[in-house]
Amino acid sequence: MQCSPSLVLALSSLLGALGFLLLCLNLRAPSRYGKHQEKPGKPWARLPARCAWFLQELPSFLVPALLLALRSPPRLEPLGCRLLCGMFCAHYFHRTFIYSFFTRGRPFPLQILLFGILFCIYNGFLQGYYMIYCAQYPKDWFTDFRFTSGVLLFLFGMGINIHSDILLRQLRKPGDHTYKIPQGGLFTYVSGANFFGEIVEWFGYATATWSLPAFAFALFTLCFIGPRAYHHHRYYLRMFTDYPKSRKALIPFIF
Ligand code: NDX
Repeated sequence: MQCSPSLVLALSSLLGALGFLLLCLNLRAPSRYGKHQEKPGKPWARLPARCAWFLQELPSFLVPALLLALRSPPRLEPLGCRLLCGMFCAHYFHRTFIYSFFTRGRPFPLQILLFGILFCIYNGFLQGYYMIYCAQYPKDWFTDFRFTSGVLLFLFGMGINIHSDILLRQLRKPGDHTYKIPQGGLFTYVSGANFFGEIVEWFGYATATWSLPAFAFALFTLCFIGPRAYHHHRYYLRMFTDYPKSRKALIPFIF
């Protein structure tokens, strides 16, 4: 397979545009899953959360992993392949094989799941294709400030994201689907601590790889889960009279 810069440009622009569309839609009303699901819906229209998250996130891991394996000759040597494997695939390995198996979330709407799977195939292909066939780095990229600061941001964001998701999970016993006030970690400062971590993580990946597809995905993430954090925050203020007044929605001390 050869690198097609126009394909990368088209797919990245489409990803950015989808992010902008979701920003407009989600500012008015959040995506209807989790605490923003109005009605539970018919049992056949929902899937247990563990199964749904596994199926939804799997393509984000599988598609780039397959592209890497099918590369002829298969090798991890170019820096692009190693960054893809060490950062993007590592995140989705965790999300698919660890997060999904421990989540205690509500059953997930099938319709959103189908869109989620399509999205993960699309994004997995774009990120994998670019990093394997197009990305080129100078020999000293390891010492470049963009690389080092990006990797640090990525690890920092991933740490916050995983820790915050664990804190949320610990709010429930198995089988419990009620909502409580999240406490501890970055939740002391913001309602969307897991989302803040995820956003920082993908901007770190974009900085370390200095690539258009990665920046488009970071922007998409901000547009999709930024408003979700805002709606979570409003939900908590509505539901809990004792909700900490100094807590912000997404960015500590600011918003
Ligand atoms: N999945 C990313 N629309 C999305 C699914 C939906 O990974 O095209 C984007 C992802 C997809 C979306 C995905 C892409 C765009 C789609 C959209 C659907 C429509 C949209 C396809 C792929 C689309 C059209 C067609 C219109 C253009 O019961 P529960 O489930 O609420 O329980 C929750 C629990 N919890 C609590 N428990 C007790 N007390 C409390 N107070 C609690 N608060 C929450 O914690 C969950 O079990 C768990 C986490 O809940 P929540 O709501 O905080 O996070 P959630 O949104 O479920 O995300 C989970 C993790 C998190 O780390 C987040 O950062 C990451 O996944 N994520 C999520 C969404 C997108 C994304 C990352 C990204 O863009 N990078």
